[in-house]
Amino acid sequence: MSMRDARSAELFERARHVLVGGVNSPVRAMRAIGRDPIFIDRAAGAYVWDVDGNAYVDYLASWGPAILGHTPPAVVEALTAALPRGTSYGAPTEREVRFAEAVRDAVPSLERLRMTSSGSEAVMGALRLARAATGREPIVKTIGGYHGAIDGLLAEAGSGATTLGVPTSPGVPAGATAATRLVPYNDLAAAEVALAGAAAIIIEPVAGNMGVVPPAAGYLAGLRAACDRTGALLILDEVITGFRIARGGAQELYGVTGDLVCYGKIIGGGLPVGAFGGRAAIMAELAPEGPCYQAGTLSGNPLATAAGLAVLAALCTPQVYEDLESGGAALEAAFDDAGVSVRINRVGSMLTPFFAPAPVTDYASATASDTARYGSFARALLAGGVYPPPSQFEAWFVSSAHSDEDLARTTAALAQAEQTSAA
Ligand code: HOZ
Repeated sequence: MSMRDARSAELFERARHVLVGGVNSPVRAMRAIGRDPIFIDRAAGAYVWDVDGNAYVDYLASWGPAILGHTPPAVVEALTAALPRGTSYGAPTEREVRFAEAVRDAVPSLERLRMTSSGSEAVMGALRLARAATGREPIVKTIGGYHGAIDGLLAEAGSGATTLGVPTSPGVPAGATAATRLVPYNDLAAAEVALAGAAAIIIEPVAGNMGVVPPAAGYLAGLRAACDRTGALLILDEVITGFRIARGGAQELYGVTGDLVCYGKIIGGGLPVGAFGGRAAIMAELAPEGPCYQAGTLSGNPLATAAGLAVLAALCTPQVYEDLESGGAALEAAFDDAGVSVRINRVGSMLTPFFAPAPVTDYASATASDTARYGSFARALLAGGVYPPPSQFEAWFVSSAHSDEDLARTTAALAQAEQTSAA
């Protein structure tokens, strides 16, 4: 740590005595890029500021939620109005009904919804429901797919698990993954075989947790057809892609319909939220309509629904998605303009630069990337005032708050990082 990080270093020292590894989520420790964590003080628009007063153009975006940038005025106003009326009731509210209507209006396949407090919880609920609705146990997941820190799906999982080199975590009972079938991402033939007798396949329609990996042409449609043939459900994990790559998420962008779809991140406007939903007939298996139990004290929380509604309202105009697409394209172009030699996978405003020897289409090709090179590049970027995800296997996010000036600043930092970090 340098003088530039003196206060962060002090806080990290304190944190290590009271928080495991000094953090509350492993990748934040920044070990994967060979440095200690940066403690954040505040955020606004496209920027975060650390406790030492350094400003960064932010491409972490809180791992996805900050689609309008940080602290957008509409969210601040909504929270300020909601706060004095109570932070949690544990009882139904009008606002959660309006929230569910707003989500359903954007995503017609969601005939019924259940809210949760995180994307992980949404996935847990969707898996249980899929098993209850089909009477089958096996779940197919992709190698490198990440769906939260859930026992049954922490098998060959991407994101923090891959970043830390433990894609199948100790502590997960063998029984928890006994009914989990693994297939390579973008391998339709393997999925077709694995789906026989399965309750469901759960998939990130654009993989975002082995770095960004788009679906091959026909892959999602092929999965849909295979599910229809086998009676398995198609569970789309749109925790990252929902409301990001289109208002209707991957379902809208790729014209595929999931039986169940999971959300988190963006729909909570930066507060802890998740939701899953789908066809009314399937959702009717869930308690209290049906026997499949799922619950949560903070589900439908009044602050989270206030923030979420404000964000969903701002995402109603096609212009936002045009801006997000052009922002993503501009960030991609910035790498080229800066002369950084990387392979970029991009879908709209989410992208990953891979230091990989060949095109990245699945977990094997993603993990062939030179992570040490990513680490030195990311460290140099941070020193230059740009905040990338501190792992090769996460997505960079552009928000609607990133201006041309922010992108020009990013190009300069990328060029500088390329010079100082290249071997
Ligand atoms: N690894 C998770 C994102 N894909 C979240 C990490 C965090 O919030 O630290």
